[in-house]
Amino acid sequence: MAMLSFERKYRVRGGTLLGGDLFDFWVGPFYVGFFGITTAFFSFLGTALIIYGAAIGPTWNIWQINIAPPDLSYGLALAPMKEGGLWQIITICATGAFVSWALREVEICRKLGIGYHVPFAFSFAILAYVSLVIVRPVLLGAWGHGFPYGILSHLDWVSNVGYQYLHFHYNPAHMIAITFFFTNALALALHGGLILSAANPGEGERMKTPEYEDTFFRDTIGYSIGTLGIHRLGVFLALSAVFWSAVCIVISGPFWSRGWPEWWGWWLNLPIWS
Ligand code: UQ2
Repeated sequence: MAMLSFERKYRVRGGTLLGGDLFDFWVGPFYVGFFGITTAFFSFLGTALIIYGAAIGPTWNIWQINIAPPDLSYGLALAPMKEGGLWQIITICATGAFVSWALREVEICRKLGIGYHVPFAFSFAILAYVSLVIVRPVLLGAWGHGFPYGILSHLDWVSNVGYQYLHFHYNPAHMIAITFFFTNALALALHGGLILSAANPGEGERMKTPEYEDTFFRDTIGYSIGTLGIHRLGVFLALSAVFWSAVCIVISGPFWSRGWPEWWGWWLNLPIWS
């Protein structure tokens, strides 16, 4: 399908942040823009470097391919290509591609005259990645603290870093993040279930209105958050989960270097117990 009937109306010129009219065009259904070009550039270069890294590595086993950051001894310096330099350039490409994608979303929002909620939310995902491979390594003084690019190797990294703090689940920010993830799943299950229940009233019945949805929750728990409210809550819960995830790893090392169970000493040491 070349163009949906309504797309002619919404595919307007302008709203670009950079490049003016130069890249202001579509390829098939995709908007290009200056940041579409940079997204493609960083994505292809980064992917090519990952494939090159795999090629000079010991295995093509998809699970075992690993592109590791430099040794800690390199600190925050540039490392030789085969000693982690590849990881450093891939990290630049990934960050460049993610930020380009977010800015392309911004340009599309501007064209459509809608809010920036989607790129704003996506920026939290970028923040989480940047926290792991840039912010925390810089605070700790070595790129070697970044996580390795590989399916099993990044799992090993998470496990090892977790055990470094004895029991990561005692990290209070980690607790908050998990609570938001679970609450997010609860909210989406309630919302998805409620919408489908109203949209599928049964053979020959009319689809039900939001008043039915409100009434279901008024009847069951005495409160309905409303049709706009549930989406505000959803974005809040999802972004909070990502935000506290970033906090929990950034504070591990830079601001707390002992075991996380020990952090709770402040509670045991409260004067009211003595
Ligand atoms: C709601 C509502 C929706 C919904 C949902 C609710 C009509 C279609 C799911 C119910 C949600 C509530 C009461 C909030 C629950 C709180 C947490 C923290 C999970 O009222 O309005 O719109 O989809």
